[in-house]
Amino acid sequence: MAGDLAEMATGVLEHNRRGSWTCPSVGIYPHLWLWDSCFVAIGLATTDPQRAADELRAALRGQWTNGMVPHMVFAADVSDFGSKRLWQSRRDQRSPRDVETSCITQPPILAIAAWYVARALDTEPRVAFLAEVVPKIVEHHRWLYRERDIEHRGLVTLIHPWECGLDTTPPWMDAMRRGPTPAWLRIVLRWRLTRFVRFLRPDTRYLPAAERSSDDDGLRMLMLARHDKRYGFERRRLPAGSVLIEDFSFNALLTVANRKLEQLAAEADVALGAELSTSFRATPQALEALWDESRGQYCSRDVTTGQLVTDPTIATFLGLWADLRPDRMGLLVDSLANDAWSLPFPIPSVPADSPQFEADRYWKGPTWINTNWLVIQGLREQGETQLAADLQRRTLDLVRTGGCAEYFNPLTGDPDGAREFSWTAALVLELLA
Ligand code: 9WN
Repeated sequence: MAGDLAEMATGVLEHNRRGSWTCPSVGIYPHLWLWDSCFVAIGLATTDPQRAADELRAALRGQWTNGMVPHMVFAADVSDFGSKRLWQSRRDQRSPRDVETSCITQPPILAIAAWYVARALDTEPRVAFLAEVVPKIVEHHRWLYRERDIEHRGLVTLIHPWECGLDTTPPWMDAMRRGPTPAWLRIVLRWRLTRFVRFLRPDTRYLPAAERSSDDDGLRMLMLARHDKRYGFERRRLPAGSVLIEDFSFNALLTVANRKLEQLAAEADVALGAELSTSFRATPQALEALWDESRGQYCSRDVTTGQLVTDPTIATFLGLWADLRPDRMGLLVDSLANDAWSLPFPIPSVPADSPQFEADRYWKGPTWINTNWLVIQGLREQGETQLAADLQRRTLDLVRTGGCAEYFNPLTGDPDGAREFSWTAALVLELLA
C-alpha cells in the first residue's frame, strides 16, 4: 500500500517537473512558487537529494540584490501576460536580470528546507550546497528584519495576503475589508458586479469557482497588489492606513527557520552578526504578544489598528513547532481535540464553528497537507508522539483515497482544487520516509 502511495506521489512530482524545478501544478500554477518549492525539496530529500538541492537553487535564482526572495519566479516559456504585467519586476534594478519574478515574498521556510536537504546529502555535495545557499538565505533573513521589522519589534510585517501563503484566510480578508477601497471598487462590490469579470480570472478556467477565492476577495487582493506597486512594494514607503499585518503563522515559521539557519550557518562557517542574532532572539518573545487570552489562541496583528485579528484559523497551531510558552503549547494541543477542529478529515484551515467556515473553499475550511505536515512537526516538538503519529496516518489515508489534491473537504475527505499538486505529493514522500 505504501508503495502505491509513494509511486503516485513520485508520478505527480515527475509530471510537474520543469527541468531543475517543479511547478505546483501544471496548468493552473505553471511557475515556481517559493514555499511550494521548499516543500517539494523537503519531500525530494527523501528520494532524490540532488534534485531537492537543485529545487532550492532554482528558487534562489529569483533572489533580489537586497536579499528578498520573491514568492514567484516566472517560467520563461509560459506566456502569462496578466501576472507578469502586475509585477513588472525588471523595472526594479534590484531584481535579477535573467528571470522575471514577483515583488513580494512568501513564508520563510528556505532554511527549514535546506536543513532537510543538507541532512540527506553526502559529505562532499553537502559542503558545496551549504557554502552556496547559506549566505543567500542569511541575506534573505537580514532583508526580512531590515525591511519588514522596521520598528524592531521582532515581528516581520506582511503587506499582502499572498505573502502569508494562506491567501484567503479570514483574518487577512477582514483586514483588507478595513483597508482603503477606491470609490469605484466600493460600487462594484456593493452591486456584486465582480462575478461579471470572472472570465478574467485564470484559476476558475481550471477549477469550480466554489472551491476558489470569492470574486470579491480575488478582486480586493488584486487591487491591494496594485496599491502596493505604487509604492514599489516597499513597506517603508506604504502610506498610513495600508494593509499591514504581523502575521502569526509567518513569524512562527520564521522562528523555526531561524533556529535551523543558526545550525546551518555554524556548519558552513557563515557569521550571522550581532544584529541578526538579536532579532532572532526577539521573535519568539514578540510572538507571545499575539496570544489572545479569551480564545486561547495565537492571532495576527493588524499593524494599522494595533488590534489582534481574532478569527480562528489553523495558523495558531503552527506555534507548536515554534515551541513557544509551554502552558500555551499545552492549550493548543488540547484544543486540537475540540469538536470544531476535530473533524472527520482533520485539520481544517478554519474551524467548523466559525461563521466563515466553508468546507470546499480554498483557505476558508479545507484541510491542506502542508499545514498538517507542519502541525505533525509541531506535535513531535512538543513530545506528543502519539498524536503526531495519528495525524500522520490520517493524512496519508486522506491522500491514499483522494489522490494528491491541493486540498480536501474536512467533512467528507473529497479532493478539492488542483488534482496533481506538488507539495501534497512531496510531503507524502516525507511522511512515508
Ligand atoms: C498566489 C501555489 C500558491 C501557493 C499559495 C496558495 C496559492 C497563489 C494563487 O497558490 O496562491 O500566490 O494563485 O492563489 O494560496 O499558498 O503557494 O501553489
